[in-house]
Amino acid sequence: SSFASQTYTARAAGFANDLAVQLLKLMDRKKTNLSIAADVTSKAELLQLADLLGPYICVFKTHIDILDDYDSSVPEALTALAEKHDFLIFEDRKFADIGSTVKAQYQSGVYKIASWAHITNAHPIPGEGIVHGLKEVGLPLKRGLLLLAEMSSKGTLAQGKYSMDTLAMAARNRDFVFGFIGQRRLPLDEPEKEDFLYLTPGVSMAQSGDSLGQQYRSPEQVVLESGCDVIIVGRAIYGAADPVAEAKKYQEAGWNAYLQRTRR
Ligand code: 5BU
Repeated sequence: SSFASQTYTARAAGFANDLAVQLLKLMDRKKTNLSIAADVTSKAELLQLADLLGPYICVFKTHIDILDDYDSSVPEALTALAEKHDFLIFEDRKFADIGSTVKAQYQSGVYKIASWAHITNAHPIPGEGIVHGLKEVGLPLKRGLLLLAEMSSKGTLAQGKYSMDTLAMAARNRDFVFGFIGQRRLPLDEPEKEDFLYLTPGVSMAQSGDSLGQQYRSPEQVVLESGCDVIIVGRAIYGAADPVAEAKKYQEAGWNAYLQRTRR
């Protein structure tokens, strides 16, 4: 695709959402398209990962509701580390309710996600009201939203027409929606009309899957063959004996695939 062959920085001008522009530029500046999925259950481990891996990532992805010992010092500390290491925070919340409800879930409750997460995501299943509801909270705070166009897991129902309708929903909301969680750039068979960012989970260089339906592909398959922009890596990094060494490996693999993709 023509967008995928351009550098991240060159693509920044084509985005309406400020956060997307920030992310694209930071990836080239730091030479990384790696995001860590920090799925640990204690705040000490979470913050340690953010500080240790911060230099090698563009996005720190959280599931804040799996922390056993969450308190409001966590987002504060994460925000400080995001500034220290120049990365964005992505709460992988996967909102999936009507607009009015997700608005409250995004803004309020224990986690107050909108107040600290630069990026969050939503399933398009309820219809476009989910985007409008989240947008009312997120846009004034200069946040960005990703829609789940596809999933990495075996048997996912998010495919085909569902994914293409997700693309259309995003295209109608480009001020807030700047991309997707997906496995490949869409559409597959025609030129893209507008540019979006694709962040892709289900990445490992060592495993092909887990016992619960996860399916893995390599950084090359994701970035080079499928035209995605950010590789999201969890257990393959934080589960390794030396997470920093492993993060460097994935940073390098993802970056080399990007360089190959954009080489003229
Ligand atoms: P892993 O340890 O690399 O398998 O972790 C993958 C992470 O990405 C985990 O936080 C999931 O919740 C997340 N994920 C995913 O694996 N597949 C998807 O399609 C989506 C999110 Br959406």
